[in-house]
Amino acid sequence: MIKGTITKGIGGFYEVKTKQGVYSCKGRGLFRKDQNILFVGDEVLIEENETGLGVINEILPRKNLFIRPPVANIEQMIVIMSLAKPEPNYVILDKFLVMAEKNQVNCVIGFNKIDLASPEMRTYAESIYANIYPTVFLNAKTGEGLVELKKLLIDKKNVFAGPSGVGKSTLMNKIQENLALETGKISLKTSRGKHTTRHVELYDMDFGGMIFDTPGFTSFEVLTVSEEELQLMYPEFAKYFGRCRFKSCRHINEPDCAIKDAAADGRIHASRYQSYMNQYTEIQEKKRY
Ligand SMILES: Nc1nc2c(ncn2[C@@H]2O[C@H](COP(=O)(O)OP(=O)(O)OP(=O)(O)O)[C@@H](O)[C@H]2O)c(=O)[nH]1
Ligand SMILES: [Mg+2]
Ligand SMILES: [Zn+2]
Repeated sequence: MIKGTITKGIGGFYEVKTKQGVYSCKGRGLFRKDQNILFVGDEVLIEENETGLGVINEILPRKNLFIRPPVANIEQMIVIMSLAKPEPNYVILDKFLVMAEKNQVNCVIGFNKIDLASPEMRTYAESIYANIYPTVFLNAKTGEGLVELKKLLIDKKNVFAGPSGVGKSTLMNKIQENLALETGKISLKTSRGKHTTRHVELYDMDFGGMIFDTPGFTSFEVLTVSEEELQLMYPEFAKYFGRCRFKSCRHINEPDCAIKDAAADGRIHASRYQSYMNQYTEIQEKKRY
């Protein structure tokens, strides 16, 4: 048996990269029954059959698994938002970050299309995130900010995630010159992307490490964290833990809450606290049904 990594999966066929080269593979009958069982990023054991086609026999234990985007075994998530066309969606951004935290994956935030945004928009985005996560400002067309981004990617398995049209594939083409990924136009009417990238694919980088390109999307899976653990997914809350009046404080409407106080005077950014409250309510509502 040969060990490899799934780098692509389309229509029941999988590309598996091994030390001996790339194999085109089918899943064993068992996997084929459920399309979703094999994920790009999975480490697998394959066997070559008489015709030269590989058969995936076994999935090795996963370090983590994301349903949206559908990837396994990632080390770092690069959440890309554009500052304009389309406008940044901080609610979706915070959902990505919560899911990454939940899976104990490093986060980097990339704000792209700085050429289309006002300095105020940039300053605002910076004021929310720069103290919490590595935050880079990018122009995929000119390459501005890319040196800084590349440094953060070296030797890791990185997934690029974010809504359609924010420039994920364009950025990846700049990072790894020979990729030639297809990139799309932005709808003039809605300023949204047109879902150009259709599948997840994993690519090697010349300077070490790998990058996954993923299709953009607008909706988001429901959060799979509990009411109790949600607060742990906001790293900037941590230094206030233990300072609320109630030990079981959820920082929503309890009196003498250190998190609420911090949000009130800007030590925690209002946008982040708002996201926390929204997500908390969503989790509660989900529980009710
Ligand atoms: N002005 C400007 N346009 C950009 C920039 N980055 C990307 N674009 C344009 O934005 C459009 C969408 O880029 P894509 O790379 O296809 O976006 P994507 O995030 O991969 O989108 P999906 O594959 O649909 O998820 C293309 O027309 C790009 O040329 C940028 O920094 N500035
Ligand atoms: Mg794309
Ligand atoms: Zn509290």
